[in-house]
Amino acid sequence: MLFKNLLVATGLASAAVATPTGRQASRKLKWFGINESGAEFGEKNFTGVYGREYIWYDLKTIDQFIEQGMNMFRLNFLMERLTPGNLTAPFDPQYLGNLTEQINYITGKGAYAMIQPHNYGRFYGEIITDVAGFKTWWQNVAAKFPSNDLVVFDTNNEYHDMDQNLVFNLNQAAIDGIRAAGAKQYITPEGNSWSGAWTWVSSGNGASLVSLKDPENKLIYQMHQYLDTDGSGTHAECVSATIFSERLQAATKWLKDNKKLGVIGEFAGGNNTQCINALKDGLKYLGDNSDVWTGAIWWAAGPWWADYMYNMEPTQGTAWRVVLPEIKSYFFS
Ligand SMILES: *[C@@H]1O[C@H](CO)[C@@H](O)[C@H](O)[C@H]1NC(C)=O
Ligand SMILES: *[C@@H]1O[C@H](CO)[C@@H](O)[C@H](O)[C@H]1NC(C)=O
Ligand SMILES: *[C@@H]1O[C@H](CO)[C@@H](O)[C@H](O)[C@H]1NC(C)=O
Ligand SMILES: *[C@@H]1O[C@H](CO)[C@@H](O)[C@H](O)[C@H]1NC(C)=O
Ligand SMILES: CC(=O)N[C@H]1CO[C@H](CO)[C@@H](O)[C@@H]1O
Repeated sequence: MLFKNLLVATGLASAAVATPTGRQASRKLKWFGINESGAEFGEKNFTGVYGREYIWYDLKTIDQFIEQGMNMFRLNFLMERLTPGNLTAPFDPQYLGNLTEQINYITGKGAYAMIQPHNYGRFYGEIITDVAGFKTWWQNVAAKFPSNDLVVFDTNNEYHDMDQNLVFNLNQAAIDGIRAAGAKQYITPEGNSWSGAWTWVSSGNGASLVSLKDPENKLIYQMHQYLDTDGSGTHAECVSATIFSERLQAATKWLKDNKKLGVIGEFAGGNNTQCINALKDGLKYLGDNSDVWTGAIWWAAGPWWADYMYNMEPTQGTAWRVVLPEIKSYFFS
């Protein structure tokens, strides 16, 4: 369960975009996106060496995804490389420089860039308990991007095996820090239990995180959903052709009952007919419920995935070749 995965509907959802076929179509969901992964690799090497332990994203591939209709890039990176030593330490200028370059490139093309510390609620392997330090960390980060509307803040990737109140407090501290920096963009809180959509209600995330407060009222709850037996995203096989929509039902009801918005921040399936049918069924379900679901973000792309089963990196990744052509139309009407 170490691994996880998009869709949202708001005012911009109907913006017309040119599809690869040249047809003008409107978005069913606010966001159609991709996880960019590599800057968080080498999690045991701090700070690690660029190009050896970790890598940033090939800007050319951003254009290739945008040509496919995508408008959301979830940028994986590690907190320990951005602020080496402690939560309130100064930024590493090179790592911040690379993150900023990616954000400016993506948002300069009119797409959203999600700032996503891939830290599982941990810092140097230890559960973060310094809530005030975490607030400062987020205040410092948000202060670098205070007014770019296309930046989205993801409080942390996949909290797990943590006290539920601590998960609540860290999310609230991130929101408070970001707003204290004067940044007014979307924030995506994540839950405990790897932020699974299928366990959002049963795990207690729903009952706890429903009380998060944002003065800007721009929270979009981020959940992840894989389609294999244990929901971990470690198998190429999917449980059934309807497993994706089934695993979204309880969370969808929670969003509707509580008048909240959600995004599937990670999802994937392997190169086989059952998974592709399950992906289509789940994406249709998200589109049919675009009053509460804002989008879906595929896991994953990045320069170093090679023959990884879910690799969507252009142009050799299995998911780029096989899955993307099958699913992309589900993001448009
Ligand atoms: C990266 O970390 C691993 C595990 O700690 C270690 O064995 C390896 O030598 C490190 N690599 C470098 C280049 O420091
Ligand atoms: C955090 O790191 C900075 C810079 O390395 C240092 O000045 C500061 O004392 C550290 N704070 C703590 C609490 O360790
Ligand atoms: C990205 O990081 C590398 C390695 O630290 C550095 O040489 C380069 O200048 C950084 N790029 C930017 C735009 O800051
Ligand atoms: C996808 O799976 C089919 C059927 O097993 C196989 O023939 C094809 O080579 C696979 N495609 C990729 C890009 O891996
Ligand atoms: C599903 C998946 O592959 N998740 C990955 C998430 O990112 C971490 C860190 O790079 C990987 O270890 C996981 O495999």
